[in-house]
Amino acid sequence: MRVQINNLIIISILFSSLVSCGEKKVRKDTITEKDQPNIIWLMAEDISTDLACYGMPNVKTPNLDKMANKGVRFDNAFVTNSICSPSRSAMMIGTHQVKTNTHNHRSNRNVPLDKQFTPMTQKLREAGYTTILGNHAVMKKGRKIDVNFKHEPLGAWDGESNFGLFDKYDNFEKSDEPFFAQIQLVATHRGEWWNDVREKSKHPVNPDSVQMPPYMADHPAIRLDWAKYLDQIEYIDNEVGMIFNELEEKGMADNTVVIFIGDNGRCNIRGKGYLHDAGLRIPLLVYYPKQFKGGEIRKDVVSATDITASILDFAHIDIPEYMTGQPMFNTNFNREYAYGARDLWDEIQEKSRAITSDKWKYIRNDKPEIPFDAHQAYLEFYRPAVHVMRKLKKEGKLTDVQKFFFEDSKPLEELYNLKNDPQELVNLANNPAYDAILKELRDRTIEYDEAFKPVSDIYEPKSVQNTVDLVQWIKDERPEIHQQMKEGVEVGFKKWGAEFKKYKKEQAVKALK
Ligand SMILES: [Ca+2]
Repeated sequence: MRVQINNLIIISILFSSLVSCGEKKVRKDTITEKDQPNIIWLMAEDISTDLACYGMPNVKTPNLDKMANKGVRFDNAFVTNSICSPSRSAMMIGTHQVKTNTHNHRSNRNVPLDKQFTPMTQKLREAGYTTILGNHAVMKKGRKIDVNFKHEPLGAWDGESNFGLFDKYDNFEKSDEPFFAQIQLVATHRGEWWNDVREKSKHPVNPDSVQMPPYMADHPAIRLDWAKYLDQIEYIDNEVGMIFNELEEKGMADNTVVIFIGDNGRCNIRGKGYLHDAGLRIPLLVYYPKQFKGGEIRKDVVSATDITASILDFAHIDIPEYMTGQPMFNTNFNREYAYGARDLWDEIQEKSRAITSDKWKYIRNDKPEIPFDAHQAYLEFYRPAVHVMRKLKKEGKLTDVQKFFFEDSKPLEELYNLKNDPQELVNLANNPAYDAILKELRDRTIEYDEAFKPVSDIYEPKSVQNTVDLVQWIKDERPEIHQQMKEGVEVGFKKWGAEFKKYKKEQAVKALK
């Protein structure tokens, strides 16, 4: 583990961006004219298919609905890991994160990517694209990258001494064409802005109106939390509208592919961090009026790595041999399964694998002794439903379906029939009637394990000891705050992180005296 020094990074960003600006000019002159559309990749945080155009009631998503109506809606799109950085690492390379050894969250940040792999943005640059990170109009400027290999936001890339992924920040202009812009829509990620967004909403979602899956307990605190999540979705929908307005104003709307996805499922029970449907299934909308007439709905299985391959395909770039993604608009696109993996997240050393077809879902839990509710320190701040349901479980008020998440261990294997049971409520793995399909999916998963074996075993995880200590400190020293947490109140991760820092400083001063 190494400590990153912010100033050095800033200096190197400035330096590399100068290098890259110089290079770009040369490159553009040598590119032969091709019909290369601009491409905007809107990457929403922590969101399941909870949009009006996917049938979620009581949430207003007019801009995303319009994208679906004018473009293509994918109903069976899956990320390769249900947390940010491994999922994003896979998308950046178009290659499953296990294969590239980028599968452990926030790990290997000082390890160069194995030489055989190239980030998608570098491929695009080599084909004449300007690569842009973020947008001036969205929350926090949408600049998150979060990939598990050595990288810098801006500058040249050679994978050895230059690790820049993008050319510039925040603005796409005519002079950038063709351009690729990756824009992060952060609001749906848990954060201190959730209450603020709700307070400022002209039509905050009514908690009494929300429809939650049956594995969530029906409790006022859980309903309110769900309504707040939908408020954030409405917020990002508005941001999507602003980006479309900018495209219109700049005369680019007809020549730009716009892709909307989630980087992993919703931040709640069975969602982010889990290989269950709510963790892996993402919304995927593709808008490109030159190619799509509108209103098309695709039911075939696609993996998030296929989006990367499709972006290269739109840009007329050959798909590299190493890529595990395939261009999903090619007539020979053929994917039977999406392969998902869950590995390290903070202090929880998990290992689970899953494959999903359009009918079946199989999960293999290699560490069954770790419960789904693993009491991960960071999540103690951001899962009000977990706190409330722990209490309801003690009081004997959870249904069997709700209790599943709170068992002391995980089943070794899970098998679900998604056609009959889309919420994955009935585990068929121990039902002898399904032995044949269980065996088939188990074998196919092992085949994927073999095919996607990590290219190296380097493992340099980031320490989260401070967060673990923070939770322990709240339990020991601030029992009243811990009590609030147990009742489903989001007391503020940042706020209490700062308080803990102050406390440690005071203790250090006392020790000196
Ligand atoms: Ca995320």
